[in-house]
Amino acid sequence: MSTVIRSLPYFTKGVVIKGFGRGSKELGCPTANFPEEIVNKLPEDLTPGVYYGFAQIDAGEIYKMVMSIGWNPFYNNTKKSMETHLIHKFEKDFYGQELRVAILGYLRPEKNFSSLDELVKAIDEDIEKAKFELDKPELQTIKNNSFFAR
Ligand code: ADP
Ligand code: RBF
Ligand code: MG
Repeated sequence: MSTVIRSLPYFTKGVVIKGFGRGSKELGCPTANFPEEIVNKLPEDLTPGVYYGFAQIDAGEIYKMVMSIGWNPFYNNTKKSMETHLIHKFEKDFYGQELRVAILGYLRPEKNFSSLDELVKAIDEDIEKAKFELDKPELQTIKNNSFFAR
């Protein structure tokens, strides 16, 4: 069974803000956080969970990404967040820069885990699945969409 989300593909952009400062980076998985206004305008049916798609910083290259939407049950957040991990090794941080994302598919619901290790393992699996999905020929034309900056 796969979940059908009518609002996909969903395109949005915003400035990268400081997140919870929990050191996602130290876990090998930095996540660029969107401001509240962007999170608040998400369509209802983009339920909390893990998504994949393409992302771009300013007018840079378009990379594969995974995104976590929700309250991070593992951390018991009280504020809903939208965190994007771009599947690329960057030399520098890009706080304050514009992040464009095309959210294309849904991977799984948000989960709680009994250890940080399990969370990290789940994220690694998400990244592998996302890479596989995002190589599919039918998704490549999205990168030419006028939504992305040139
Ligand atoms: P924060 O709690 O402030 O979000 P993180 O540890 O999640 O801190 O790090 C996120 C920051 O790391 C991003 O805002 C961005 O500037 C930088 N960064 C570097 N590489 C990446 C990447 N591959 N994906 C997402 N963010 C990255
Ligand atoms: N947090 C959760 O509490 N449960 C999850 O299932 C979960 N899945 C995630 C999947 C991906 C691909 C990413 C990038 C993050 C996920 N997170 C999840 C959010 C995670 O808790 C957050 O990025 C932390 O700040 C990591 O330290
Ligand atoms: Mg973050």
